[in-house]
Amino acid sequence: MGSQWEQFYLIHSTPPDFEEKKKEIQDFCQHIDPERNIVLVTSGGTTVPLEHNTVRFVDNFSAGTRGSASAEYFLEKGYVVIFIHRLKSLEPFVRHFMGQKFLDILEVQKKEDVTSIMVKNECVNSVLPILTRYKLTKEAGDLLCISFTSLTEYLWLLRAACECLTPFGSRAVLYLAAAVSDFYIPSNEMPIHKMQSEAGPPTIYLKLVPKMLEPLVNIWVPNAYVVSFKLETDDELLIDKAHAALNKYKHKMVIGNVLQTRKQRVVLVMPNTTNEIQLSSEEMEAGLEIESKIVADIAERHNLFMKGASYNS
Ligand code: 9Z3
Repeated sequence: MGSQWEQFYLIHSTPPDFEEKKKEIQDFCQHIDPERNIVLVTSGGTTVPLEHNTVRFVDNFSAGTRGSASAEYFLEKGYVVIFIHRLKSLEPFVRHFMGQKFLDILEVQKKEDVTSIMVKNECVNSVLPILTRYKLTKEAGDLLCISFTSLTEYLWLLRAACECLTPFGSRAVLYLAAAVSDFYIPSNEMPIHKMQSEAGPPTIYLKLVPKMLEPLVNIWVPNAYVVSFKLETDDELLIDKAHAALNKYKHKMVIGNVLQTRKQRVVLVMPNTTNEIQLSSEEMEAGLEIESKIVADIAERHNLFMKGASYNS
């Protein structure tokens, strides 16, 4: 029979471009010095299709801010970053220039017969540091971005990326910020074609998605520093649910956050301690991002964890 997570991978065959993406991750990891620290950041929400030829789907909320901002701060801390994100959600560096903002920083200059496009003078100071960090990261080959859309794509990529992280042992951090659906329609129970309204209002049965944290922590990357996120909309539930997840999966940290306040406050729940991280209104106004504090805390704890791991081995 196999466990529920194994069943999932049996029923849901690999998505169309999975092999190419897996190879990209493998090639990327093969070129990384095994002495470097590496983090897998997942980001953005998964979709759950309601039809095989998908017209409608259920989506999980996430803009990708947490993941993309955190990826930048991990790079600053010297980590190599694999960024697995929802297609068209925010990505590191480019997130600062989304939509019209990008066009607003440019101006057209005409000199004699030559037309050129320049960054406006008043924008240079804000663009330059981001562009410089982006170019350095690219030159060093420290960042790989891979996209997903559906829950199935996400779960196949998650397992493939974990397999590539195994050789890094305790040097690997998993930072699972993607908003992953708890419910789905198994592929073998989904209609092939678009549901028809003539048949009346549909009754949709969603099943529970197997919890992949279990094989991830115990089998895929047993030596890594695993951090998961718990999202609630009711503050009262947050800490208990974060503790429950930590007790169940026995990983290193659950970061609890409430949807409405996720940019100002998070609670880092660990087996023997908790740490609340908050931004003051002055810090918010100054443009400080809570992810800089979260990543600084994790990098420090990961460092201690690695020292412990090498001392014990
Ligand atoms: C989070 O809780 C993330 O912090 C957010 C970030 C999705 C709230 P944004 O992308 O938002 O900055 O707009 N991610 C995990 C959400 C999740 O799916 N957690 C599951 C749960 O809470 C299981 S791991 O049960």
